[in-house]
Amino acid sequence: MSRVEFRTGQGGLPKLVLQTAASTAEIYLHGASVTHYQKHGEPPLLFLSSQSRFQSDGPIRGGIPVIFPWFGKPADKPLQHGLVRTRSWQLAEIETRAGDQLRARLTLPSAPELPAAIRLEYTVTISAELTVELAVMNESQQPFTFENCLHTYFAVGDVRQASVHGLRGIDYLDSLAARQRRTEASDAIRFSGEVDRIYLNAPPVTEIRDPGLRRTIRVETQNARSAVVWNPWIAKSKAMPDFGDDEYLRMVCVESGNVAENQLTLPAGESCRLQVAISSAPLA
Ligand code: TA6
Repeated sequence: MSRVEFRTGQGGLPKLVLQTAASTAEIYLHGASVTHYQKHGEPPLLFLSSQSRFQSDGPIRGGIPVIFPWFGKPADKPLQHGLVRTRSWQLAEIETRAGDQLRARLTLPSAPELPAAIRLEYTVTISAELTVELAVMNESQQPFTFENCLHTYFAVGDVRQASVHGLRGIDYLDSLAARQRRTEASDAIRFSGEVDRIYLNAPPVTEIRDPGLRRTIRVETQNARSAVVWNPWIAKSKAMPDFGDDEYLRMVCVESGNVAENQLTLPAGESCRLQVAISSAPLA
């Protein structure tokens, strides 16, 4: 039942279309961007902006941008959110696995602007769940310090009714207030304005409760100490040319990785795997 097709996607960019008995997904080689994941009989789990550009010199707006080797826009760095979400990845392997799982493994060709002797692999596994994993291999002779983040845009019915759960008591850096450190007081993070927070030493599981689409989305991570929660709200939505003015209503980012003081230092010869498993269930 599972099958994979290579197709020409938006902007003429190549994409993989994966089908299993339970779900479908789309992966653009540009940025190894998972732009679509949908369980049969349910609305898509990932949000993709109708205004997204599909050009080789910029990121796709939505899905799961792969952020590496830095998050945000450090003063000494040329781009926001690292180097790899706008690079062309290669399909290395397609594997059908027990339980009607389908796995695509992508690799990033080395390039002068990428860190030397650091190898990346990205695997996308679909079934009734979506699991993505970014592996970093340090094949150099010295430690390598970096940030990583899988910047997932989730589709919700109406963000004004949605809430993010599991972060009560966790410290966060408020990106809207010069990364001032605060502590989350609520178990239900709600949205009535822009929210942009980097939660530090976060637990492995968070949930998005979405009465609009009557579902709960579960985000379960391995080797992710940071969780980033973002909704651009009205002004920032209008300021983003690749994002519809009212699209903030239908998305929330819950991103998983190792950011800011959670950055990683990988000893020479070692590797690390950031994994995010995404599932959904009817809202209890
Ligand atoms: O998700 C957190 C964040 O850093 C926000 O501050 C916002 O900039 C968002 O990422 C999107 O960044 P991008 O470079 O994709 O427009």
